[in-house]
Amino acid sequence: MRSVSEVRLTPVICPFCGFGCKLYVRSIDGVPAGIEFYDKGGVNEGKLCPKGVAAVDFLRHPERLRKPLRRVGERGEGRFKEISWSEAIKEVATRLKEIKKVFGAESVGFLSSARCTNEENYLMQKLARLYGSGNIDHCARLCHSATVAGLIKCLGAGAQSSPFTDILKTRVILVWGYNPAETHPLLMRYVLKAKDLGAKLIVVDPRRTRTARFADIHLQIRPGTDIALANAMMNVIISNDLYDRDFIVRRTEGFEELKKLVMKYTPKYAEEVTGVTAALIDEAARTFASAGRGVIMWAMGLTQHTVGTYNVVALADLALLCGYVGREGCGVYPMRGQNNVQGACDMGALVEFLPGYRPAAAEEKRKEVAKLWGVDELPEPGLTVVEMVNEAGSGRIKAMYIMGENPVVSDPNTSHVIKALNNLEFLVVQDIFLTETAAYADIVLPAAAYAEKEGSLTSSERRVQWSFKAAEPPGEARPDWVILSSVARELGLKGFNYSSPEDILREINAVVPQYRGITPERLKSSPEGVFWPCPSEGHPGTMRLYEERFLTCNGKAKLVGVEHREPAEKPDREYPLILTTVRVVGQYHTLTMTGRSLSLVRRWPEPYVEVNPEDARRYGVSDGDEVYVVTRRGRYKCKVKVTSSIREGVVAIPWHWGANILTIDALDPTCKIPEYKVCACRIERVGGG
Ligand SMILES: Nc1nc2c(c(=O)[nH]1)N[C@H]1C(S)=C(S)[C@@H](COP(=O)(O)OP(=O)(O)OC[C@H]3O[C@@H](n4cnc5c(=O)[nH]c(N)nc54)[C@H](O)[C@@H]3O)O[C@H]1N2
Ligand SMILES: Nc1nc2c(c(=O)[nH]1)N[C@H]1C(S)=C(S)[C@@H](COP(=O)(O)OP(=O)(O)OC[C@H]3O[C@@H](n4cnc5c(=O)[nH]c(N)nc54)[C@H](O)[C@@H]3O)O[C@H]1N2
Ligand code: SF4
Ligand SMILES: [Mo]
Repeated sequence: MRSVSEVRLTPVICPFCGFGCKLYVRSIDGVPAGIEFYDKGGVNEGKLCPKGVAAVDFLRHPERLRKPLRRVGERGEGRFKEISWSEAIKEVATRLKEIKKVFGAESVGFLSSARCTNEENYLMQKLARLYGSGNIDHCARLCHSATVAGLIKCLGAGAQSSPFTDILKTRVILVWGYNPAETHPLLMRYVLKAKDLGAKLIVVDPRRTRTARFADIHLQIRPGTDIALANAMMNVIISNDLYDRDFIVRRTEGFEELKKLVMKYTPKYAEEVTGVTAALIDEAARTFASAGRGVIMWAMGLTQHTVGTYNVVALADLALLCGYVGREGCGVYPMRGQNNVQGACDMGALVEFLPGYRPAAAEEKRKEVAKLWGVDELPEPGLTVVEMVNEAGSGRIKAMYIMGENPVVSDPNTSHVIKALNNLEFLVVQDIFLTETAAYADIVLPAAAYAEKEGSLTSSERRVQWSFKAAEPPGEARPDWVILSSVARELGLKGFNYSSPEDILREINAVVPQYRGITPERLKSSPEGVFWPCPSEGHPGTMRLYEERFLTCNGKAKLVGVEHREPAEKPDREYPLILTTVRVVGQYHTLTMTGRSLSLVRRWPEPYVEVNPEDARRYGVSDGDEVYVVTRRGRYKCKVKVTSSIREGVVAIPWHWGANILTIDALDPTCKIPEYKVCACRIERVGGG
C-alpha cells in the first residue's frame, strides 16, 4: 500500500527584501512544493509581492550547488572538480594559515552576507576577527553605510526610528530617492493606506516612478543635487517660521549654524542647481512642515553618492527641524534593502563596528569583546568592500573569503573587480549557486538556502523574527553556520563548538546588548517577533526610538549644516548624459535567485535603458532600438525604452543584468559607499550612428 504523503506548512522569512514578510513554505515529504500566505499576523498581513510568491522556484533548481568544488580551469572559466567536505575544509584552513604566516592576517578580506541569518553573520565576523583580520564587511557598505554614518552624527544611532505602523498615523510622507512600489511593495501598501487616511505624499526622484505616480507633489530632481533641494526646503521652513521651535530648543543643538548655512539656499538658487522650480520647492516645504506629523523615507537614490553621508545628514536636519522624530506618527525611515542587512550590521559584520555597534577603533571596546571571546586582543578596523577589491588589485590583499555576495555583478566598475579577483592568491566563495564571482574561486562551498536552515533575521524596523526549517538542502550543501564553525575549528580558533543556531543566539544575547532579551525560546514562540533594543527577557522590545533622548553623548540631536557638492563625474561633450541605475519589482540584484524563476523571467526578461523623448530625438534612437550605453569604464548593450517619465538629460538602467560594467567606483570619503547613482554616459546605436 502507498504511504500517505506528509504535507507541512513551515513559517519562514522571505529571502529577498528587508521589509520582513512572513510566508509559509509548503513541503511534501520534506521537499519544497510551494508558497502559502501566512495567516497569523505579521507586518505583511499575509500578502506577498511577486518575488515572495516565487520564493521556492530557485530552491530545487538543478543548478544548485550540491558538493564542494575545487577549481581546475583558469580563473573565471568555471571548470571545477567535486571534492569531499573534509578535503575542502582542510584546504581552506591550510591556505589561510599559510597566507597569514607569510603575509599577515590583514592580507585576508572577509565578506559576510545580508542574505544569511544573524547567527551566521555573528560567526563570520567572529571568525575574521579571531583569525586576526579587521577586513570584515558586507553589502551594507554599498547600500546604507551613508545612513549609518549620517544618522549617528545627528541622532546617535543609524537604524529606522519607528515601526511601520506609525506610517498609518502620519499626515505627510516624504519619500526621497526611493521607489517602494518596486522595491518594497508591501511597504507601499502602508503608504497608500496612509494616503487613504488623508496623508499627503511628496516624492523626490528624477523619474516619475510607480511610487511618484501616487504623489501629491513630485520633485523631479536632477541626480546628485539632493542637498541643494533639502537646504532650500529648510530655507523656506525657517524663513516662514514653520519649524518646531519648542522641539529645537529642548532637544537639539546647532540651530543657529544650520540657519546661517541654509539661508544661502534660496528656492531660486536651488532651482538652478536641482532643476525643480522654486514654486514647487516652496509648496513641498510648506506642505511638509505644516502637517504636524511627518515621516521621511529614503533609500539608494539618496545614499549612493560621493556625498551620501551628507545627503542623509540633510534629511535628518529636515526631520528634526519639524520635530518629526520620537513621536507617534513621525520618524526617519532609511529603508533597509536585503532581508537581513539590519541584522548583519547589528552583529558587527562591518569594518567600523564590533557586535552591538561598539566602535572597533576604540581600544577599550575591542578589549571588552576580546574578553567575552576569551582572547587578549582583536584587530583594528581594516578595509571596506570596495577597498578590499582595490587592494586585491594592488596586491596588498592576498586572499578573500566571500559568503553570500556576488561582487563581480554587484560592485561598481566590473572590469576592475575581475582584474582584482584574478590577482588573488586564494579565493573561497560560499554560495547556493555557482555565481559569476564563484567562477573566480579556488574553492567553492555549497550552502543551504533560507528554508533549508533555521535562524533569526532582523527587518528594517528592527523586528527580529525566527525563520524555521522547511526542507533538507540539496546534495551535501550545509547551513552557513555549520560551514563557518568547521572552518574556524580547522583554523584552530577557540569558541566555535556550536550545536545549533539557538546556541549561537544565546551567545549573541550575552554579547550584543540590544539583543539581550531576544532569546531563542522567546523568538520561536512569538509569531510577531521582537523589536530591538530589548535589554532583558521581560522587556517588551522598543518599537519607537528617541522618545525621551537621542543616543548622542548629551542626549540632544545635532543639527549639522552641509553644502551641496557636485558628483565625481559630470556630463561633458563626449559623455553628455547622466546615467543612473535602478531596480524593477520582479528581479532581485544579481539574478542568482529571481533569474532562475520561470514566472519572474517571463514577466521581467531583459534589461533596457529609459530615455526621455527629447533625448531620443537628439541622439536618433527610437523605442525598441538596440543601443550601446557607453561610459569611461565600458559599454553595455540593451534596448531603448523611450519614456517621458524620466528627466531630460538622464538615462536609467535596471542594474540586475550586469550594468556595473558602466558604473564608477568613486567613493564617499566618509562611509565609502560607491556613487552608483551618477556617472556620465553616451548612447550609440548598435551598427553605428
Ligand atoms: N524588486 C527588488 N526589490 C528590492 C531589491 C531588488 O534588487 N529588487 N533590492 C533591495 C535592496 S538591497 C535595496 S538597497 C532597496 C533599494 O530600493 P530603492 O532605493 O527604492 O531602489 P533603486 O531603484 O536603486 O533607487 C531608488 C530611486 O532612486 C532614484 N534616484 C536615482 N538618482 C537619484 C538622485 O540623485 N536623487 C534622488 N533623490 N533619487 C535618485 C531612482 O530614479 C530610483 O527610482 O531595494 C530592495 N528591494
Ligand atoms: N549599479 C548598481 N549596483 C548596485 C546597487 C545599485 O543600486 N546600482 N545596489 C547595491 C546594493 S544596495 C546592494 S545591497 C548590493 C547587493 O550586492 P550582493 O549582495 O553582492 O548581491 P546579491 O545578488 O544579493 O548577492 C547575494 C548572494 O548570496 C547568495 N545567497 C542567497 N542565500 C544564501 C545563503 O543562505 N547562503 C549563502 N552562502 N549564500 C546565499 C545568492 O545566491 C547571491 O549570490 O548591490 C549593490 N550594487
Ligand atoms: S516585499 Fe520584500 S519581503 Fe515581502 S514578499 Fe516582496 S521581497 Fe519578500
Ligand atoms: Mo541594498
